[in-house]
Amino acid sequence: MHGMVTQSLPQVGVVGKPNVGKSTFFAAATMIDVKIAPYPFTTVEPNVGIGHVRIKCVCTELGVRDDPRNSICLEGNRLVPVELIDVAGLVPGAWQGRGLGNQFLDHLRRASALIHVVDASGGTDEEGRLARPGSRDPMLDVEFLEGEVTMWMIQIMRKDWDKMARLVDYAKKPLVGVLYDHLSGLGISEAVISATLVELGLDKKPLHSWSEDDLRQFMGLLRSRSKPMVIAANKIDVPEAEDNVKRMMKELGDRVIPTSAEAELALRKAAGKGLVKYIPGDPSFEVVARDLPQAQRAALDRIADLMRRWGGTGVVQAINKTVLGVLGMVAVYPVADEKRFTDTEGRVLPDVVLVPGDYTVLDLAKSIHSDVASKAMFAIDAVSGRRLGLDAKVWHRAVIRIVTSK
Ligand SMILES: Nc1nc2c(ncn2[C@@H]2O[C@H](COP(=O)(O)OP(=O)(O)OP(=O)(O)O)[C@@H](O)[C@H]2O)c(=O)[nH]1
Ligand SMILES: [Mg+2]
Repeated sequence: MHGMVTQSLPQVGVVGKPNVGKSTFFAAATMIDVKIAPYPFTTVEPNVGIGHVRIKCVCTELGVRDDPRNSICLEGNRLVPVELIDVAGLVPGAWQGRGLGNQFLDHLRRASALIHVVDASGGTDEEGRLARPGSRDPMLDVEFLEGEVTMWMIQIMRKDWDKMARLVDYAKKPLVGVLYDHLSGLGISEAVISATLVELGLDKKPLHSWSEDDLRQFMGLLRSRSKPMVIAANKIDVPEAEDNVKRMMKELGDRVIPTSAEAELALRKAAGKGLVKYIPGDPSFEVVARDLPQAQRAALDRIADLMRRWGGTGVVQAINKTVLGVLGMVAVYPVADEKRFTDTEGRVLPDVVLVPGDYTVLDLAKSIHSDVASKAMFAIDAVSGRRLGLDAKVWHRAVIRIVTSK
């Protein structure tokens, strides 16, 4: 089969008002050294890097020692790459040009989901300036941000609105197709556009008679479907966060993940220096260094305490929730030899790819290489040895050989 898997990675945008910890979250997840500071608009140009979803690797069950290439295996945990994009903070009215405006949201056009970092300690005002912890209701930030992102999308829709209306209403072009072309940069499928139009009864309504409300409803729904959001309720290390987080989880459900980006960043740095043993996403860590300075020991004790209370720092959990939960993606191991689980070069379980949960074997083949797809005949489930048709669904942690004609 193919050599290197050259799949494009799922893209996740990190958004929120200024000064909530977006860049800290990004730095912790990617270990890229970016500017972090306690004031708004620290980030101006977007930061792009690789973070990871964490899954239980199949290597343990298969009893093999793996040799990862596109991912990392740590004691039976596979860290699978995703692309993270950390952007500037959004302030109320950004869509009208306030703050840094919302031009930078254009960097999120291709993102398939967003992680909304919220200051759950309520220690920053609506523009991200430091305030007394507990003074700002983070629920307001959730509402505001979803509104701003919707307004950004509405603006994209408004551009050339008259031209679109003429195409649909007079040139009789199909509405779905015209909208799809216009919104093509936002990664929204025709099926989603069509379903949303029908659901709101807008599929038959001439574009020139759409009201402001029609547009807002349509884009609001389209936004929640094309850019679904997980909420990272950040700064849980601050005592004032606790009640807020509980309230958010109650009102917004399981898409709220409590996080301390700062604790995760500190732990990853400490692990990098060999001071602690910590695998990203673990519920706890172990201090391995002896004779730590008192201040450092105390800082680690505080992190340990926090993790006991919340079950971890939440950073990896937020990425997992976004990619595996909300987007419903599954991780698949493509191999060339189904007996030894290797690629053509003999590497054991070299790659793991993230694909949509409804992918078939043929979709998987296409996502790996068009060459593979055109020659694909059937596949083999390497774990059971079972033969799979091209239209069989793939599943989470499947190890699959795609058999191609010569
Ligand atoms: N207590 C606490 N502080 C945090 C946490 N995460 C980030 N911070 C602090 O919050 C401040 C802002 O962090 P940044 O990561 O720069 O925030 P940002 O959202 O990227 O800010 P802008 O780029 O200005 O929009 C810094 O002082 C961080 O150290 C956290 O989990 N807990
Ligand atoms: Mg930043």
